[in-house]
Amino acid sequence: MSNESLANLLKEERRFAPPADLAANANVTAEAYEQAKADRLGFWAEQARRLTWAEEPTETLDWSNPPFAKWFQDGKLNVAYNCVDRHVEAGHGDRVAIHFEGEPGDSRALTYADLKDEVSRAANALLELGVRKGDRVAVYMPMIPETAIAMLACARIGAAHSVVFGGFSSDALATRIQDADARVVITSDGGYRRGKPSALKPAVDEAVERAGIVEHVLVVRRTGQEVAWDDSRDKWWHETVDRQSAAHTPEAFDAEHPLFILYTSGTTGKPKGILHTSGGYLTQTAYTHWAVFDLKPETDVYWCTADVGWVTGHSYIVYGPLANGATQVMYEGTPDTPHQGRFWEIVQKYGVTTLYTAPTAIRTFMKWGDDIPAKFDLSSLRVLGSVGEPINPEAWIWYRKTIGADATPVVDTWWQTETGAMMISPLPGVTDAKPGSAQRPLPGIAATVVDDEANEVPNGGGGYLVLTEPWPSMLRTIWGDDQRFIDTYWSRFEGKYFAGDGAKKDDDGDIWLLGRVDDVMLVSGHNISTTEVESALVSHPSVAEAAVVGAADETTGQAIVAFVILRGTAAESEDLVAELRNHVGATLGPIAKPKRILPVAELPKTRSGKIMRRLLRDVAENRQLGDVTTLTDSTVMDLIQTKLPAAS
Ligand code: 6R9
Repeated sequence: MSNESLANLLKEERRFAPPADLAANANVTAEAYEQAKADRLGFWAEQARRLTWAEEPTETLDWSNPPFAKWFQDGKLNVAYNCVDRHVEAGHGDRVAIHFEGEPGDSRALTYADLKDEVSRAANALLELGVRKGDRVAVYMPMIPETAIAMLACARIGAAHSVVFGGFSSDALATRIQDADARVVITSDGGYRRGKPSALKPAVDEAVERAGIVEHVLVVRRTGQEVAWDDSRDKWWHETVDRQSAAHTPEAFDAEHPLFILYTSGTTGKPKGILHTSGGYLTQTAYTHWAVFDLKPETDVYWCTADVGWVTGHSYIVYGPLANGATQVMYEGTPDTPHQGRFWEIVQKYGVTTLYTAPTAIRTFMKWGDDIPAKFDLSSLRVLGSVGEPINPEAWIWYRKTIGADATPVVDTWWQTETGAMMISPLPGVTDAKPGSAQRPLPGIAATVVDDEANEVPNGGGGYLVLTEPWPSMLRTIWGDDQRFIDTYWSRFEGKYFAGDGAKKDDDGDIWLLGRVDDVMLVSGHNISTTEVESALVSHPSVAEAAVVGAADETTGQAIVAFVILRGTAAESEDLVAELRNHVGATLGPIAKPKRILPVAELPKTRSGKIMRRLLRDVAENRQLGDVTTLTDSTVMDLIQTKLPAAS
């Protein structure tokens, strides 16, 4: 970014106070901010006591060798014991841990007692396959309970899992197996997606062949489809796990023992293996899941729609909710199979109280129309969450109104694979919510916005989001590459963690996330955020989704090019395009008017729903497309390219 700070363009004046009854009974009150501010480490030491430790930690943080943090380092615990056994010991064995809903409509409820048996059996099976404390296990699975069971079984025996998205190619899987030196892979024959079985095993066979180091592949039978079989290497889960003893005594590991590696793709270079450890990670995922969703484990039914292969699935399907003894829904498939009301049917069926999903899904539901959710009873919902991208104010309002009966708080949670858990978010019983803003660092978290010279910007200013103090669930390093960890996150601003996101502070000091700094546009010397222009477009009634990029331009340096998906009823025309340009100009000012607006049918997205703007930039600048391997659907780019008239 140049010296010109991000222009502060969007003004959003709407405010939503917490519902009185929720505020009156909320898990967290405003006092938590004060308490954590007065004694940050004391606050986290207290949160660590949510967990059951085999040996209580006496030291909260060792920051003597920054940026390498050690949290609760003389404490010992078993993460799986904390997520499973202790709830059974506390008398909650009959509580449902997971209501599984398969895409074809099959369902299965696992209580905490069931989960304890299954995780113990799987742990015994992994031991039989030779997996030991400190080893790595790759997991390449659909969204089924065995995925969570496999992860917890690894945690139970002290092996780190490396979950790879079931949608990634065999190449991506092979690279990740090699980088982590994983000798065992857990997978399934396939899973159900869009109404049919989608195979996983063939990609594993190829990846294992290429990686050349895998000794065993443990295969869950989910779809019953044909699979190629190598007798010396492949083992069925139902033959290997089911016959094991349900007794397994969990060993206590150091708080800093590795829990998992999760690869983030990044835009260039080889994927980074983000390393998370045990005690600090579980402390912060458990605390934030309890605080931000105001979790009442006896009565709430929580549902996070993320895939387990994304960090959101790790922290807010597996570790946070299970550490808290929550009851949750796990859904295997896509939101429009067999019909576009599937999510709302699930909310109604299980009486979901707390829904956590992504802006991309919310915008899709808006596009499908209000009449679809209107057919279902959504009155059980009491807190709605969003994660993954900035949520456009109009999508936020729609979510609250149409899904939340205009009463339910929406919590917009900012965090990253690297942060491990939520960092910036409203609290549903405390915060006067502002649509489109993640607002305030959570209690115990220190975040701010700085300019190019690392000076904190005043209220009303824009720049880069940084985290100024270590936090319990922070990444500990990039697997096998400490130097890259330092260079990527700790070198841009001395002593501060650089998140890579643009942000601004409003007049109250609340934080607004403005998109990745790599995507920021520089138009006639002004830095303009992609998020603000996209939000302005989405606030027009004809636009369902928008993605904007800066394309090289002779006169202005970069020109704004917008790709928009129109709402069902809107017809594509030159008049509409002109109207949209004027609408952006009127909302944000003339500088933000897109030079070109191209209506398209779809936008390129990753599996976790993030728009891949760099590919759109390639299109807008008439370049060969970069890496498309993490796209959900690579045919989308062909469609967009045929749409594009020759560059002007
Ligand atoms: C959890 C997750 C991290 C990046 C992050 C930012 C974007 C996530 C956001 C958000 C604005 C939010 N992001 N949540 N931007 N508001 N509430 O998404 O992790 O996949 O590693 O992505 O996602 O750009 O830097 P990850």
